[in-house]
Amino acid sequence: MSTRAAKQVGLDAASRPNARRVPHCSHWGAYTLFVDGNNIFDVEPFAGDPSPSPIIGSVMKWADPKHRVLQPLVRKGWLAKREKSDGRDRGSDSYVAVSWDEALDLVSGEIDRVRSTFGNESIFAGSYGWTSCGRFHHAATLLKRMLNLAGGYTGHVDTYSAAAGPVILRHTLGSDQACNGQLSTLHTIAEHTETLVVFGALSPRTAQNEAGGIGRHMIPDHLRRMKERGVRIILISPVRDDLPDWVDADWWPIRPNTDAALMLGLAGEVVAAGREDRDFLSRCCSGVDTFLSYLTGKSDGVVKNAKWAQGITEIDAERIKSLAAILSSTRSMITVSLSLQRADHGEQSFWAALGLASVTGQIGLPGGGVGYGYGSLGGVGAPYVSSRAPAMSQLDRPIRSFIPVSRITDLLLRPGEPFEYEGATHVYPDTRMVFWAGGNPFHHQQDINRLRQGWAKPETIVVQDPIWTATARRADIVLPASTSLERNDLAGNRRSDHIFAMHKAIEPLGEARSDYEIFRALADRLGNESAFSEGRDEMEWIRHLYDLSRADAKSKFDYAMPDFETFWEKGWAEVPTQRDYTYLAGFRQNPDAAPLATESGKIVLGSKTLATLGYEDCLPHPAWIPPAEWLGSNANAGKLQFHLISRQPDGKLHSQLDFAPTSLATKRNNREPVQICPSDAEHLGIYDGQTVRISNERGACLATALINPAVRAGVAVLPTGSWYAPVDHSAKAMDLSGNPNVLTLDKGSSRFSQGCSAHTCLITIEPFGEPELSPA
Ligand SMILES: Nc1nc2c(c(=O)[nH]1)N[C@H]1C(S)=C(S)[C@@H](COP(=O)(O)OP(=O)(O)OC[C@H]3O[C@@H](n4cnc5c(=O)[nH]c(N)nc54)[C@H](O)[C@@H]3O)O[C@H]1N2
Ligand SMILES: Nc1nc2c(c(=O)[nH]1)N[C@H]1C(S)=C(S)[C@@H](COP(=O)(O)OP(=O)(O)OC[C@H]3O[C@@H](n4cnc5c(=O)[nH]c(N)nc54)[C@H](O)[C@@H]3O)O[C@H]1N2
Ligand SMILES: [Mo]
Repeated sequence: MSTRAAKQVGLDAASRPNARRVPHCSHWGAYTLFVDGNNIFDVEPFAGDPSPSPIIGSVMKWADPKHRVLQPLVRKGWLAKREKSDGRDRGSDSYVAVSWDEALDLVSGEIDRVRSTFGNESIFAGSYGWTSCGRFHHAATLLKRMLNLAGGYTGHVDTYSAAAGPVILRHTLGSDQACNGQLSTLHTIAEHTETLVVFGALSPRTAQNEAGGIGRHMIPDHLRRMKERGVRIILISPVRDDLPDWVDADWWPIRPNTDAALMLGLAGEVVAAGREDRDFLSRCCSGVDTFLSYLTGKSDGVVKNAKWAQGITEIDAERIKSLAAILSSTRSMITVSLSLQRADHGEQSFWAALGLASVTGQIGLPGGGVGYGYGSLGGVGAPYVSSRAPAMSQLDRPIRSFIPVSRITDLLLRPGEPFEYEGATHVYPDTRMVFWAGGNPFHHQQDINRLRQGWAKPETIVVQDPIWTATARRADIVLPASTSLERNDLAGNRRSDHIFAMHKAIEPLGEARSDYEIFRALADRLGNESAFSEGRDEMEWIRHLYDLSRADAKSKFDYAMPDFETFWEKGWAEVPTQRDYTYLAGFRQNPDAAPLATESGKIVLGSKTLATLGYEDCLPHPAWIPPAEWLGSNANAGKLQFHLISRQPDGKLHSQLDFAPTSLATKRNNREPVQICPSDAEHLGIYDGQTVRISNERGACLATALINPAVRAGVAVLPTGSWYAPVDHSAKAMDLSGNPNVLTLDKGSSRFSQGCSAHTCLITIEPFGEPELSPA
């Protein structure tokens, strides 16, 4: 439903005298639900939101029992043989309904058995996932709180969103705040920037969402202001729709995964023309000689100039040269989407952008420099929020065992083997139990067929989710959580200028229980109830978390937030923000007085740490290192391969509500569309709307062809999020829904950061001639 339609129907609420208005929030924005009895019949966007997300029109489908887990379930084979059951049956076995008491006894019994037999590190509870935006019933946090009181678990570091990026920025900028949203505000960019170079996207599509909710969707307003000011905007992306077309950006259709080469070619041209800002480089950067020697070719014999970059990126050398001239002569800002670092050697685009912005000397000037993740999430570049956001505590971790988040399959397949992370060597523990709450690894993990091999290994897998997801269907014990609609909560985030009340709208479906109730009951069985709950029930906790944020705003900023009753009644409260913030302005003015937390106190362009480590896949300076799969590789010669961009879906968040109207509206023939350009389609003999088979050595899926001139030749765009639906139980069974993760590469971005490499993937496409197969 469009938000306009929602508004109109919302007015109809007057004709339903018993209707209640219920304030609520999701990652894609805040809204009011219209509820009659136990039935949600409409939704209206938060009045303060200038560009609400249409996805709010899908939330009432959470109450559709067809997709819900309605009672605790145990896999038949596991119930019979417990830890000795055959894990390969996960996904094909049937389920037996049990009572809550039985299910909770089984789960707490397993936690106890595994910790006492193998040690707590044999319980994997990294449990990555976006769950609900409610910060109290936050499933993964409550799971970790419960397990920390029970001796601990193996967790994860970094996120799927960002790993290679923050790891390299921690070493080169001294903090990952520049890709966590605490960077120059979009307001300052809209007011001061003259040349904006967008690597990746600056798109209302991804900016719909923010972890923990968002009050105001501001990207369209900022883009309008830039257009009004006549900012020159260059979009560097394989897909033209990564900026709205009314922005009139100059589109440079780059070969995927080659951005670092373009950035280095630009920097090389600035240096060759003698236009580098020597004052900024000497005052604010370290390792400059190392970086410049690489650019000039002194260190490796290859000059990094426009011509060199053209050979890799297929962007015209003259265009590169002219942009290099403008970057240093106008106020220029380089933005880099998170997508660029979800790739093999993903550190390099982030670090090379920092190198380029340093060479042009723009860092720390209003509207100048470099920023990461603008538009990737709705709150990045929003007025900088500095007070405490509401959040539950995981409590202290008794054991430190961890994996880099996307190494989950390696963890399961390679117990006892070493892995590297940020320069140190660690060992994968021997996982006997997996507990996942609020995430969907059969959505998010690359190379699902490889994950299936790993998933067969543990003795026991518990999944806690409201929805009968691909992951729940592969668990031994399934605990039905309620959705946020069925309980009270509050939303908020460091990047959001509001805290929202999330009132309960309807009664829980079936036997579903809230995440807090479930974990409190498990903590009770493990003897830790009072430490887990601190004696508070749901509403007492929500009030407590709100009061902590309110007290923080008062003591740090003398900012008066309303008392809890007023907030809860009204549905929202604003928090203190700073609209005009330029990242590193103080550092630029006086680098010695405000040193960065790096090896030199300055921006690192040549790293001693990385020189000592001597990694071939993460050199001591920003570099072009060809990714494992890309269109320019020799291995690709002679084959018609496509680079797969598995980007975020427009009509939903990840796999959530895949069955609801805004998601279904993006599908064709009941499956995900794959976008290719007209010349590629013609070459392959594929027509618009045709069913195609996409494959590589890792797997295959069906999708519906969507022919679109906004896509670069040689590139295929297949969004994530459709529910994995293998045609049978065989090892590399074809997926019928159009899920890109049966194709993607499961490789750490480098030995240094071990991030996810989802955007590094080659595939082939062919018309699918067999009779229609349906994913449903
Ligand atoms: N190929 C490819 N893969 C990718 C990416 C990519 O770009 N390309 N992007 C990656 C990125 S950036 C991310 S962040 C991940 C996202 O991966 P996930 O965060 O795992 O994806 P979601 O679908 O949001 O999963 C959230 C789960 O929580 C459940 N849930 C919702 N509310 C509740 C609740 O109240 N309680 C409980 N217990 N559960 C709840 C939902 O039903 C859903 O199953 O995907 C990654 N995967
Ligand atoms: N609607 C919606 N919004 C979301 C999400 C969602 O699931 N749905 N997920 C949220 C989450 S968890 C995250 S982390 C963010 C992710 O935010 P992003 O990482 O920014 O999102 P993506 O859609 O993966 O990629 C953005 C664009 O980058 C371009 N791109 C991909 N590879 C390359 C490359 O090698 N070079 C260049 N120049 N461009 C490239 C693609 O054309 C793509 O459209 O999105 C968030 N927003
Ligand atoms: Mo993400």
